Amino acid sequence: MRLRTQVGIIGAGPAGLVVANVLQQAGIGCVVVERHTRAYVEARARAGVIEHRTADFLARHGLADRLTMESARHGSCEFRYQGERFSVPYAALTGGREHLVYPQQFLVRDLIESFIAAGGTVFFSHPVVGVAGLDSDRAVLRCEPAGSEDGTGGGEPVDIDCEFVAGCDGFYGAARPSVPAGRMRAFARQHEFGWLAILAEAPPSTTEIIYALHEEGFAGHMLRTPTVSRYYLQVPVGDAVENWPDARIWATLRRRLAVADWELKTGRITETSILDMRSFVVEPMQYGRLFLVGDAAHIITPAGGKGMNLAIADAAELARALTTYYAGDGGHLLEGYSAARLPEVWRTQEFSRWLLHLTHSPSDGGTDAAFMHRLQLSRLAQLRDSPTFATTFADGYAGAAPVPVRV
Ligand code: RFL
Repeated sequence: MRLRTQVGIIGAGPAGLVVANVLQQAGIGCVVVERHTRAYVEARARAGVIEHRTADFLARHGLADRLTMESARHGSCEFRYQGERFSVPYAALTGGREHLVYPQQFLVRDLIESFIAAGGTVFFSHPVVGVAGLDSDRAVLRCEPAGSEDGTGGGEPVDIDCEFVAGCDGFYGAARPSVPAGRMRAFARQHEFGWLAILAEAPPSTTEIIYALHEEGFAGHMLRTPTVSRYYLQVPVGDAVENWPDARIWATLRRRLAVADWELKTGRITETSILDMRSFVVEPMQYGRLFLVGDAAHIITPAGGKGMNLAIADAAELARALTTYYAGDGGHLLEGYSAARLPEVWRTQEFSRWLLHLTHSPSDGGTDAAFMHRLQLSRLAQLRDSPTFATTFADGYAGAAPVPVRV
């Protein structure tokens, strides 16, 4: 099958689905192609923290009805170390910029529903295997049907002939590798810690996200829903989930999160994985007819809950640039897409790394480690005691830069 449209969108994650919904609302033709089944992407648990500006943007486009109704609002987070605890009221410090806690897979489900209900087309189980024509008049996405996890895949190959390609297919997608060598520069850093990510059917043991600094390593208690919680443990690079039976996970969380008069509620662990703690950015985020959006252009560690928010901010800017292009602006915003996004991408990378190094034990364990640990304690004390320091943290944590307004 061969289809013609204005914008071909690779990937039905938060980035691709936001581009799709906003373009659809502006009357611009677009088609989404996704490697996995609908059931798979609607169940893939990842992020859960939605920044105030992201929620505002989605609400302005009528995409936040369920999010607004069903999410929990949070305006402060807690730090723990050596049995002490203190909170940073980041919403109060930033004039009310709260987070909404809402699992990423719920948002993906809502965005798919609204796009399809308004007549949009998504080819699920159709990985893009080739991207051609990026420096010619039109681009073509070659999509092959995939054998799928739940047997609902299949169908015929689809070629999508389009004017622009939104590469929203994550770090391992097909969009970025289709750019000729030497046209983009990659900046990457592999962090010296690993993370064990844990999802459990356990009610939260806290009303605020907790970041705990312990000499053994970091522990985080994140919020998802009233019955599901996410936790993170710092582990050595190269560690494996097999080394972490449930009893060891709960005992380690209990030890690293310990403060007086507090108890960790446990439950059935449903998922454990070792995260690759990598940071990555490509510059520029565009080539010819291709625009990279979200994780396809940059990966950020989960510290600070920034990846999905950054992906949606990219999507908002690309949708704005495409909308003004089709309204006849001559393509100025499209040309400037990468330049418009990179300052925030780097600012967010910097914040995320700062938070990572504030809360993680140095991995070498030598005398240097003891020195670095003292510096961390000094930083934590400043965060607790200095309103100026806390306000700077709050600005980065709550998400500073405004999302472009609707055109
Ligand atoms: P996604 O969500 O990876 O979506 C890309 C989509 O493209 C599809 N795809 C293809 N489709 C067609 N053809 C191909 N060749 C394709 N190759 C790939 C994929 O199947 C997928 O559906 O990227 P997007 O849209 O850029 O969104 C980025 C976010 O998903 C990511 O940054 C966040 O999940 C990061 N993150 C967090 N971000 C936050 O803002 N707040 C958080 O609290 C938060 N917690 C997290 C996180 C990421 C985590 N992991 C798994 C790394 C917690 C974790 C554990």
